Amino acid sequence: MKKILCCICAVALVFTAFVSVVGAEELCVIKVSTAEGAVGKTVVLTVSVENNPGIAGGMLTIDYDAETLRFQSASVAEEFGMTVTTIANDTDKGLVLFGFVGGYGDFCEDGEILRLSFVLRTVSNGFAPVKVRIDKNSLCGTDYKALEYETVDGGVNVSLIESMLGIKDGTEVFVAGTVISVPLGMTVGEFNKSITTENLKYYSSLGQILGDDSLLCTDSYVICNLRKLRFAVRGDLNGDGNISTADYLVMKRVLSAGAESYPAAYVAGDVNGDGFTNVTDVYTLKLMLIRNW
Ligand SMILES: [Ca+2]
Ligand SMILES: [Ca+2]
Repeated sequence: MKKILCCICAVALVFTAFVSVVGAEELCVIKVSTAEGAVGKTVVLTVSVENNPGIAGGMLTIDYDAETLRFQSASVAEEFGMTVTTIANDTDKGLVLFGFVGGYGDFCEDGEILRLSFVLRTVSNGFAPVKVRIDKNSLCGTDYKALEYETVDGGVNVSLIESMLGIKDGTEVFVAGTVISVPLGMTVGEFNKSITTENLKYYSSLGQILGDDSLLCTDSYVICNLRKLRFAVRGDLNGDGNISTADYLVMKRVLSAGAESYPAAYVAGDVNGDGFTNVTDVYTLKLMLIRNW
């Protein structure tokens, strides 16, 4: 009897799950992306559609804080086969208006529809929101009836450290958390030329003050706004100024211990520069060492 009851319950559960999957029509989503940015730098956000049931036309309003962000430009995604009727910006109110109707047919694809380019003006409170608003009945489905949708807002996460340092465009200097990634062989003087902040003090991993000609090594550091920011040199995990088998051995240790234990060495271990430190970097470093031998 107990077995039969169990079987009935299991069948009922499977049936309910099936009905809920089949019956669930996912709502159309209009979404603004979120990106990282630093003061004075250009940041690009996208507006995209998910669960697109087929759109025949629409009018979107993108709200942004004009004191935090300066609007630069808006461009329509290449794949977006609609006729754009409105693309305008009101700098006083911080709005971008975007209107479109079916040009070569209805728009049924998921993906990017609009790219917005802003320049970050101030650090503010660490996040500059960019919101998408659709007035009632302003999104039309392929049956020419108002479409149901939900919106997801985005914005710009302000990189405080990058903003504090004022890293110039076109340099090979990147910030990852509280670690500054620099290329092998960069001196303190060269680093100073790649940032706008002046009069910073630089230290070796042992706390000795570094002069302009000193090489930046993994675990050397700079004090900026009372914060200790460590340097990481790609491939030189042990901070001895060159890339050798010693770094290969350190990389294995760093990978098993994790980023928290060795923050600078972990960033230095991202040899292929894809933003992650993992087994691919171990092979890449091994290959680099073999080629040099
Ligand atoms: Ca080394
Ligand atoms: Ca990597």
